[in-house]
Amino acid sequence: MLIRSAPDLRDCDVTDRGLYLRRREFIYGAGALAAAGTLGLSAAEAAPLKVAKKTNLAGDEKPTSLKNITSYNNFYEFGTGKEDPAANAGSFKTRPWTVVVDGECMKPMRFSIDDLTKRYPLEERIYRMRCVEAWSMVIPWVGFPLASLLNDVQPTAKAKFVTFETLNDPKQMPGQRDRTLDWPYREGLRIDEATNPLTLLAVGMYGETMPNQNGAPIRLVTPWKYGFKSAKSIVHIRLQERQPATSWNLANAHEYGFYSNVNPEVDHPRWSQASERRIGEFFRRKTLPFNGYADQVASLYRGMDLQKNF
Ligand SMILES: Nc1nc2c(c(=O)[nH]1)N[C@H]1C(S)=C(S)[C@@H](COP(=O)(O)O)O[C@H]1N2
Ligand SMILES: [Mo]
Repeated sequence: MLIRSAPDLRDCDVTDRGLYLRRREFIYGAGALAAAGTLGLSAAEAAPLKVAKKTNLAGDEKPTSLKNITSYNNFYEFGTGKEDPAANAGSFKTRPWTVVVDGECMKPMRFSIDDLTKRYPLEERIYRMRCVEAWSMVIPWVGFPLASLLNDVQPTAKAKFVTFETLNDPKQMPGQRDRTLDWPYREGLRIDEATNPLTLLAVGMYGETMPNQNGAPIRLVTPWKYGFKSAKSIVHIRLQERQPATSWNLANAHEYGFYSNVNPEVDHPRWSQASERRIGEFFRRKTLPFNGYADQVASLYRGMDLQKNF
């Protein structure tokens, strides 16, 4: 069984930019790197995205640096170390890419990633991101509401839950050759969570297409839930009547609940969830109920015992 490590890592664990850039240079060659501009992404990955609207939902909290967002990751398909995704996902192929949306809906659809980014107006949303391991970031995502996509496929009355599945490709994803998790990575939401206006399908960050290590070309973002709910590199979205089995819940139901709403009052069995380390900062912060998004989402859970439904 896979055991997540203790949450309290220090800043020096994050790859320094020099090493990061040297790795990139090794992978893509110095020319491609220079052409890619200041973001330190490869020419193949980094393309600017047109954004119709910008919303800051992190108050006066500063966005985490692109360096930290792209060098300290959880993406077990590319290894369990925080620096493994940046080191191992460089040649991951994210084009062509197809996303299938089906199950309990009147109009199942299949999209190429370019269809999706043209079909829905892209927005920038600056959100807090809180990992269950008690670290956090502030990330300027680019994407569109999942509700827009679900609206188009016309869910039936039986559609009570939505499942998200990551690509299954052990040839490209070395982590899938080990049985660390029950692959492919699967996550799920209740339909009212999925259609909440905060729920985003993100195709980029910092105004450009998604870096591979952050879940290119498309990943989920649910900012009031622990980070593991936000499946990366999604190929399949399925509407269904029953609550789906999800990867981390299957790995350890006692530690990772289906809901996994950020909750400072419900500790992980092995560590406190009352505070968190913001990557790039020295002092810990208090963790906020629903990660600071209670006004937008607390009503979804009215009458539910959140100690039981963690
Ligand atoms: N497919 C897939 N999605 C995943 C994960 C993963 O291992 N595989 N890790 C999750 C976890 S635990 C977190 S905290 C976030 C991290 O997102 P980031 O690396 O972009 O910050 O992705 C989530 N989505
Ligand atoms: Mo996480």
